[in-house]
Amino acid sequence: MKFSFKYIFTLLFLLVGLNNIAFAQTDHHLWYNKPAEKWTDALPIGNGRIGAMIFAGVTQDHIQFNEETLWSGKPRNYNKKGASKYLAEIRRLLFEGKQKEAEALAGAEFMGLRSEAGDKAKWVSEMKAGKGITGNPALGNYDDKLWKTLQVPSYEGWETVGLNNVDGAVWFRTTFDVPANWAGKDLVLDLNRIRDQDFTYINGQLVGNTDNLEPRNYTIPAKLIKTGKNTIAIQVLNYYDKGGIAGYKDTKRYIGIYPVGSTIENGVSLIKKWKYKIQNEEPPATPQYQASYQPFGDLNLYFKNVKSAVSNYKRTLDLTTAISTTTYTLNKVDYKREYFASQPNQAVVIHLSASKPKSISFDAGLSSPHLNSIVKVVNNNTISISVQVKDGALRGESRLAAEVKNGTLKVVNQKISIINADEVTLYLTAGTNFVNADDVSGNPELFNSVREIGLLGSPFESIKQAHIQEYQTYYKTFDVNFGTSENAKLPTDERLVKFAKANDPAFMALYMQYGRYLLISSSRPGGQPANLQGIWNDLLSPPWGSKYTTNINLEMNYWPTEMLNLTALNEPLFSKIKALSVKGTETAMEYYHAKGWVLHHNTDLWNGTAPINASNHGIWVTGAAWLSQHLWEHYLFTGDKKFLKEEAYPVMKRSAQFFEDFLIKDPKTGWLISTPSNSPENGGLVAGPTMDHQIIRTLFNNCISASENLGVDDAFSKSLQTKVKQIAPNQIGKYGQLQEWLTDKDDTTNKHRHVSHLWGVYPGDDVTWDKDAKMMEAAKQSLLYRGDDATGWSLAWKINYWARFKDGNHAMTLVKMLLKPAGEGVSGSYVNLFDAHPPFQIDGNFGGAAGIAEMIVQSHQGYIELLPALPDAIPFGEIKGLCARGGFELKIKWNNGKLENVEVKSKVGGTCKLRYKNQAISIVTKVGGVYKLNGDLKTL
Ligand code: FUC
Repeated sequence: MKFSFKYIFTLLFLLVGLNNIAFAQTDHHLWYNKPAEKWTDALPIGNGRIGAMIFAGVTQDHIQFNEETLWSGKPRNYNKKGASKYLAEIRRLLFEGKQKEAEALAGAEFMGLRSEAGDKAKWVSEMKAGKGITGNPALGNYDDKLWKTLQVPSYEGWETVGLNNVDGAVWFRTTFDVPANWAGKDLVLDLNRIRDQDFTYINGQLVGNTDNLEPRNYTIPAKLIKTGKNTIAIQVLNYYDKGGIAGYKDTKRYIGIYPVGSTIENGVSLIKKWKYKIQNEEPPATPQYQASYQPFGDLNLYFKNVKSAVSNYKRTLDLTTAISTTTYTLNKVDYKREYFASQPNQAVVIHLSASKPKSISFDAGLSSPHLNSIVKVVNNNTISISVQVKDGALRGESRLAAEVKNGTLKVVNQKISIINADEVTLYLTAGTNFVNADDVSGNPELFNSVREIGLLGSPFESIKQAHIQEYQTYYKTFDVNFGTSENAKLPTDERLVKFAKANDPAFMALYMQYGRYLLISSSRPGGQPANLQGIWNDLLSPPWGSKYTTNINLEMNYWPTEMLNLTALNEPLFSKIKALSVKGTETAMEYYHAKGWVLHHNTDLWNGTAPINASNHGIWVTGAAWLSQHLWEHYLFTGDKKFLKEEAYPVMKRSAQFFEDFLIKDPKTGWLISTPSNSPENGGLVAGPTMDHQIIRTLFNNCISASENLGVDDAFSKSLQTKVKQIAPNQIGKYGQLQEWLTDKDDTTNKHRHVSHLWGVYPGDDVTWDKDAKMMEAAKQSLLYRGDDATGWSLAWKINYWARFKDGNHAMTLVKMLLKPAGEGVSGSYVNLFDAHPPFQIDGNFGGAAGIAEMIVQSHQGYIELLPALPDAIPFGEIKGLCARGGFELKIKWNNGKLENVEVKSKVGGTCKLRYKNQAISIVTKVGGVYKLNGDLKTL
């Protein structure tokens, strides 16, 4: 027999694995051997409030930063007065099967209020009159020599080709050659989509003007055209979000000019670089249903004397310390930059050092994408930037202060200039005037001054140690080891490329810890919850406003908190829920004439709770009920009765009270159903989506249990006990699927990203193997029909589903899909392992981390089940600090796919029921007791 190296390596790996996995997880680093080029290559740091993305360039370092309370908008009323007048009619239409009519009525009368519009007519006439631009760029002979160029078209917006964060009026110009045989023919100009309005000129003559409609298909009279060179000039007016000459989604179709009666294939293409000039960047305010999270600013470091080549370049993120480090060698000097976001000191701290004295020279400057921003000199070691959000109530100030060891420190041209220092420490603070959703009277300048006093003069080492210590109170509560792998030697981006085909379970362990890192960095007690992008955003018009979508995304952000031992990080979410329950009371009354509180499918910094966007998906009533489940789960995991009594139950109860009033008898079946609502973003406005019923049933059951636990509200509990039995049940449809709707109308070819009707499987427990195995099989069938491929968060949800179906290998297939390089239109993970919807959306990071945990331990059926969905890909492993319902913390080890031992720590006493395969035991535990069992669940 021939022993290949691969065989020997595998044997060694097995032996090492079998005998002993050294517990210390070796893999706590993301690292790269080149600087970030794109934002999603950069490494994120955050203290829950301030977030920063580190590009780590050698000649120029870029640190893009955010502060969690800088949003557009202002405190205002989001509820449309008297909406409830239309409720009965919308319901009647839905009961009669008239969905389109119901959606039209709801669209007209039932959506929330938008923010105020600016004076569009005035602005358009100013732009037409040429305000802000020299001469008339429509003319053929206009001198555009000094204009820059931009690629046209750009279907995803001019933001994607260089005009980032630009809204407003932009002129585009180019020329095209007309062949002699087109003479006398009228021509067609096909531009398809333009965002949003255009004034299009050929040789100085207006040939078309369209506002927000498609397609742009203009006929140009022959008399306007010359043989040879002609000029086309387009004034594009973009009011909000993506802008520019968009062309076709199918980028193989081109925009251009051709004779009437011919086709574009026989025409002249206009796909090329056009000249452009920004005329104005202050379009009138576009009414918005809800506000958007905003970028704050950019810190740029411009290094001097970087002439020779750099060697040994490396940038890393150490998850154990939450410190990012950039190191490289230049002119035989070893340079090091450390970056972290300190919670105790409320600042981003950057420390630069070198192996040789006097080696550090650079300028540091602040800038911002906000048009309304101004840099000031504060004193001889500090500069500041003030920003004012357009059309909104919020402003912010950020300060940059420096301290040097030796060398000189001055402020020159509004930049901090450092020459020949041995060491430098930079402190970046930031704050806004946001106090709470009704109060914007904060004083960021004062806040920053106070923070600076605490920073300047303190030794860097003690600031660093305080940061590490505070961070580790969260991070060190949990450890995971899936063994070591060869690929750990690779830079993270290369490792990601290889993951799908490699034997690299350690990368999954890293991904779990990265999820924990991201949550610690974006959701600290006292702050705002993690939004769609956590706290990291560089765009003025971020995707979906980078707000809080509550029909899956916000909840997914908080899936890891309990299991992955980060329960304290729920605080921002729980405070938000409390505030939403106040605003949601008005919405419940105004829209449904109901008690309690309601939250629809989105919210923002200002706690909007009314329906937004469009009636086919914006009217979804179970946001409050789903969020209430997080409060109940917190109680299940911690046994904290005080929390249940004072925080959770009052909010849960008021959510249940809403549904007591809202649920209505279905005339056909007699069941209590939820209407109007939708099965998130699939199938439009309906009566009775399955997801709603699962969520409401779960809420009622949780309220019943809570009232029993607390010995309160007997009558209310009795009323819920009666009602819960009347709620429409889960149903199995004709394809063996769990029905998504009341009627059996599921389309088995539908690959929609939302798989809402399986909510009862995860994160709920309305459908479990113990309760109803047949329903579980039907749910599995539904998921099989939906297929695997999906957006980032949907992949993450499916990991959890397959774990609950106890199919570890299928769950692993989804892990591999989530941990694959993201591309245009391809979900997965970016270079920095941020989840790609695409675009970046952080929920998948959290849902993925939770899903891997769900493969190892589950505790939603009244007992703790060990290794319920262990995939073949993780044969060896050890986890400590994994939490289970009942207030238990587990240390669990397995070898060769089999449980080796488990240690249970009881935090609140009570009976611990454990299951592993066919074995089951019950231990009566004491508070603080630790119970050790072997792989057969026998006490050790
Ligand atoms: C929901 C999803 C989208 C996206 C958005 C933020 O509307 O359907 O895919 O994740 O939230």
